[in-house]
Amino acid sequence: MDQRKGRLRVAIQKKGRLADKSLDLFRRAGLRLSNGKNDLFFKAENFPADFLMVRDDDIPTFVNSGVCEFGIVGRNVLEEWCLGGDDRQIEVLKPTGFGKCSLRIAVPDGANYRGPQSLSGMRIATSYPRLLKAFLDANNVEAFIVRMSGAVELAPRLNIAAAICDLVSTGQTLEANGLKAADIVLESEALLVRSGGKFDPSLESVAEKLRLRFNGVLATEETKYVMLNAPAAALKKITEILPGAEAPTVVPLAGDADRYAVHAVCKESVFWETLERLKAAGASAILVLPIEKMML
Ligand code: PRT
Ligand code: ZN
Repeated sequence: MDQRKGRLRVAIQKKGRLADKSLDLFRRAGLRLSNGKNDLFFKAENFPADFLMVRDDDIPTFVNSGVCEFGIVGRNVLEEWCLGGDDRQIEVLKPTGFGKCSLRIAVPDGANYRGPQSLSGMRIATSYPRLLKAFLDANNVEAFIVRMSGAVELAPRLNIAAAICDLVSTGQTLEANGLKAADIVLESEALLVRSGGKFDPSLESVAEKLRLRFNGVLATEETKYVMLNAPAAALKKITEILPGAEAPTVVPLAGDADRYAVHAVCKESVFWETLERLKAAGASAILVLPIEKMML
């Protein structure tokens, strides 16, 4: 009898910046999840998937070993982990759009930083020694890497290091510690990953189902349904402005031979500026509606 009994396993962060949004993504994919705060393992009630709640740093190990078929992890954690050895069997399926940050070099406010060469011979504190080493190597810079597991931004003040390499999102932490951001080592966000090895055949079709639902959920984030009215002469221009729309539906408006209703699925962000351009091109009664579900 198959150990898994046709149930997928998914690794997500138990507590931290990615935890709630990861669960939310699966909920939006239609999974009913009712985990208690302290559950390390729980089952989706209406889908053959079980969830392992772990530290984010362990997610690559779980997915790589095939203990879990799927996981959600920051690119920063994944790439640092991947640089740690061979035989990596993790496939990135999709960026999720949340957990965005960048791994950056930062130096004290008054420092005269003129690019990576300025780091030559310096002590640099980081929790990402492999990514930092790769960055230094790529720039032919020799420096001393000081490994820290947290509170990296304190290192310059404590004279542990002259620069740091740490995650930045708003920049407030750097500012509060008298540091300024310099070069970007890595742009990161949370990624949906899958184990690269072959799945147990009993899991293949469930895995594909989940992957398709995810594509749908993530596609609806930016995708909008746009409706507007326009005179015949403006149709060509308006179609060109609609962002990421393939073939809009154009139907004549009742009682007005020259005016049409245009309906389109726009796969890119529709900004206020887009609406202003549409209006300037002759569109009126422009509506932008969210799309709740989508199957591609
Ligand atoms: O316990 P566990 O190991 O699971 O969690 P953790 O403490 O290692 O990670 P956690 O929850 O802090 O972050 C999880 C993931 O969120 C990271 O691996 C990144 O992919 C992503 N992420 C996004 C961030 C940030 N933004 C972020 N700003 N992770 C950390 N930070 C920290 C940063 O290290 C610095 O201390 O926030 C501070 C800077 O933030 P700003 O807004 O002041 O610039
Ligand atoms: Zn962690």
